[in-house]
Amino acid sequence: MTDLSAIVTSAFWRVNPPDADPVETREWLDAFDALVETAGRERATFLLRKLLDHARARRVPLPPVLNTPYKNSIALAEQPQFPGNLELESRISAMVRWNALAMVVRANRAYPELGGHIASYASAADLFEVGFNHFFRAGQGGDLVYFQPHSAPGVYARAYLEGRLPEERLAHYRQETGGKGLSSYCHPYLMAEFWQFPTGSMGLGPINAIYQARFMRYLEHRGLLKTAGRKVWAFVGDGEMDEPESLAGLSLAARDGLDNLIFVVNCNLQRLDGPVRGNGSVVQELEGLFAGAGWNVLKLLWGSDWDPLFARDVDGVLLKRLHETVDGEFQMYAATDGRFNREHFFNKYPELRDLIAGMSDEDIDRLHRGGHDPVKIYAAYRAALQHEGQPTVILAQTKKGYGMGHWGQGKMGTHQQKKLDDEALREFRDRFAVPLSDEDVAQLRFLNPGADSQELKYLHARRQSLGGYLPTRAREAPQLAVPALQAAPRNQSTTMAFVQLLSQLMKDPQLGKRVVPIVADEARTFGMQTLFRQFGIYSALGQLYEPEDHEELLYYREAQDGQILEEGITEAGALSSWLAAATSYSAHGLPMLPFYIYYSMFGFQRVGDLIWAAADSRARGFLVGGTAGRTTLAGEGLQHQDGSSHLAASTFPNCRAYDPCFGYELAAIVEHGARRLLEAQDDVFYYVTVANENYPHPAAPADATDGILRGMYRLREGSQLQLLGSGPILREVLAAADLLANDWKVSAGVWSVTSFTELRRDGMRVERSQRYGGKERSWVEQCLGSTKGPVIAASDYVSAVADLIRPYVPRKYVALGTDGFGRSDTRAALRAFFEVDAKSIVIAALAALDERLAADARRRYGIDAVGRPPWER
Ligand SMILES: Cc1ncc(C[n+]2csc(CCOP(=O)(O)OP(=O)(O)O)c2C)c(N)n1
Repeated sequence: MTDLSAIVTSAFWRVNPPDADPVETREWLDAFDALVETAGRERATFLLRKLLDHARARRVPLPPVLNTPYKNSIALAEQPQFPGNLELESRISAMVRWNALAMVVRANRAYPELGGHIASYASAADLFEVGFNHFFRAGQGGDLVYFQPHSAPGVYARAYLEGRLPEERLAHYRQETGGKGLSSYCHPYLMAEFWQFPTGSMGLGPINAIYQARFMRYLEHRGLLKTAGRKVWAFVGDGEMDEPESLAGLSLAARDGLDNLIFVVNCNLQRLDGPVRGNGSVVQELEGLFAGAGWNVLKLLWGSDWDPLFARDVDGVLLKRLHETVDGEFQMYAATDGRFNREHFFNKYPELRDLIAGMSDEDIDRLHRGGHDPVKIYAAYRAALQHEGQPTVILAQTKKGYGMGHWGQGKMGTHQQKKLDDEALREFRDRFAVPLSDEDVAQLRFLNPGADSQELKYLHARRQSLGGYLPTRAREAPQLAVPALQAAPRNQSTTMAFVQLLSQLMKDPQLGKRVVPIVADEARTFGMQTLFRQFGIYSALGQLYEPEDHEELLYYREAQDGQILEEGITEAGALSSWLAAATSYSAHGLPMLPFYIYYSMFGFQRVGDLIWAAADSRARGFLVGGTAGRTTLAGEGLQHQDGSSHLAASTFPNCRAYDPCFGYELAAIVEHGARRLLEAQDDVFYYVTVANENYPHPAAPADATDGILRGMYRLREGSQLQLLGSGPILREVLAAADLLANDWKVSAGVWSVTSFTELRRDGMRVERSQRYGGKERSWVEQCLGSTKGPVIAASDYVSAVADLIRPYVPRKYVALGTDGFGRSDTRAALRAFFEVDAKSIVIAALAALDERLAADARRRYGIDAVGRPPWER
């Protein structure tokens, strides 16, 4: 034993000392039992609490109260009868295991570059199968299951047996482009009638599952949908639990008492590179974490064959040995055989050696971990299902690469194993008694016993009793009508205009209730506190206190049927809520209209991966980037000033991004956007930036709507130059056109660009169609083709945003933007600094038109290009 393990062991013994006086211990325990019998559990809790306080005062080292021993939480005596046919279920499970493995190996024999995983599903198979056979209820009124992504092959393999995926698709695992393949992971975008939840990016599944469970409560509390009895199951890797997102929602789940949520952490003790906690215990660590957050923790560590060992372990030597074993050693025991386990684990103490007297090496080899024993899994799932008042986590101990023998089980590199030779395949077949010949094995035949087989009859009967098959994703939902929206022409910010539009939607008799405003502790920043009182802030508990501002008209009102989701400072949480609402049409058959409004700087760059998950999920809703623009936010400075979100947004294929300047533009975008989501049911989502600069908003010009939605329309005619502006910088462009007319007698046309990204999308589409003989012209070309003079564009984003349309501008094109780091200063100073103010635009325009005029203008305005450009400063 090394010194370090001595330290670990002695730390263990400090709080788990040996029993120095068993008779005295018995007396204490008897007295305690008598107390529970006569005075009841409550009194026992009281006395324990008193004792603990007293022990603390006497400085007695206390055991970590959040940890329980390294054994199953459910005692043998409490274990329910297993209701299924174990023999048949094990045969089905063997077939699924084989088909999953064959699918991956086949693909990689044909194309070694394809990749895929065997070991993750091998560890998770029993956890999934018990769920499929006994727990997961299907349909829009059923359960929602978030699968561990690298176990996708097992889910396909089962769907194949269920007759839901033809063999041809299994044969095209990871070969999707021809239209008959299967996605690597759970991707609703690519398999829109199969996968519901994208979990491929570690950590997003867990946080999304939590907010999904919470959103179901929200729907229930608001009287929109009955969700009682439905469960959200999240299968999570133990390595995956290291992602900050995996942990981010744990306390919310407990705070809201989400007993509709069950996490199953597949504790195979390994991640990709090696052990999750080689030098410690991931199970114990996670137990403390979840229990500390307020969850009900169920440990599912050992299979039934360990029960007699624990029963005989009166001195606790087995438990002691388990506690001193770190995960790196458990992995070694998984990778080795019964003989090694006997010598190194059991033979360490004479009492332990006695405990296994009579067991052969083969018996020891067969000792199951809890996550591989359907009886124990069933017991844990049922307990989780019945638990009330808290979310439950099941920490299921498994072996990574279970059944892959010395080729993969417990091996350090097993995560990435995707090929097995014939000998390994034959051993796998034998291990699980898969009824295939050597020849079948060599050919990697998929196994299907036929609809009349006992196995498939059983499998279908189980699924029928649970309401059908899953995963299945619904694409359609009832349509909802969207009212016409009006933006008042007044002096205000686009943020305020947005809040007014939001209120109009929320007051609509039909649609109103379906609107979900979401904020991450920035409602006041966006002037949304006006909505607090009228619509209420959702809280599972209502409001247990009198708010400090209760005498004010617009006080802080929390309510169980509150409509606003105020998530606190968690953009990841708020985005997850948005995602749940934006996919409610599919998960619950109940279309909602979510608006998540946030500091735009903390969107695409902060939680961009969650936005990808939303795109993958075919989310339908609005993301509203508030306080947007690198110069419009003014004083906040570098880390708050967003100059890039539109560039990021342009890379999301189903995101429609807009940067409006005027209220009527915003109204058109929101109204028509909502129609696309709720009436046409297009799988797109909107990103709209709004800003907090006050200025006058004109009435809508006639016939502008089409151009607003396409991305640009003309505000002013001009014969010598064309100026393009977006967002608040459009006003600088308008001022520049005035300067050009008044100071330089130059006639400039002005165009409002509501979306460079939509213009680019249109341009790309047209350019491609031209390559294939089409005759269309891009909208940019249609707008500018008949005008004259160079084209100058400016926005409050990096110049690459305006540059997106360069290929489609028919003449000389100058793209101005706010490249570089942000600064704290006034808007005027910032715009001058970044050279997107009216005068800089005039200089850029004149430089493109007539260099002599530009030189005059530089002199007249006192602007000289001194020093390095702003993006280098
Ligand atoms: C955000 C993210 N980072 C990295 C990966 C690559 N990756 C895929 S699986 C994996 C290891 C997973 O280990 P664990 O969660 O323990 O699951 P297991 O396969 O062992 O059951 C890694 C690092 C990923 N998919 N997502």
